[in-house]
Amino acid sequence: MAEAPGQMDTGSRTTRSGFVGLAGRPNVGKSTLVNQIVGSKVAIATVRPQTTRRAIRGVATDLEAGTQLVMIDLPGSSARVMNSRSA
Ligand SMILES: Nc1nc2c(ncn2[C@@H]2O[C@H](COP(=O)(O)OP(=O)(O)OP(=O)(O)O)[C@@H](O)[C@H]2O)c(=O)[nH]1
Ligand SMILES: [Mg+2]
Repeated sequence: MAEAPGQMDTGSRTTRSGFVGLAGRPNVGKSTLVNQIVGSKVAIATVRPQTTRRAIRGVATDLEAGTQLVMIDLPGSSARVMNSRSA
């Protein structure tokens, strides 16, 4: 049977994986959310805006569910930068 992207039939059961990128303004809690979902401190979260300087990846694995999420914490972008990117 054909497998969807991010889906794998390991014989006994189907597993799933995917990527989640977190983009947004500085200091809104992106790194905090990534750390919560991954379950360990993979990204520095502080009161200082623009703490994250480059993309940080963390993997959240749920063995029972057979799922893996690659969380990508991105540097904060100002509204002006985000608007110019979408233009
Ligand atoms: N009140 C409140 N504060 C939060 C929440 N999530 C994170 N914070 C706080 O907000 C501040 C910034 O959190 P970060 O996770 O570093 O924010 P960020 O979006 O990654 O920031 P940049 O890397 O600068 O873009 C920290 O002081 C956190 O403790 C929340 O849900 N509620
Ligand atoms: Mg951050």
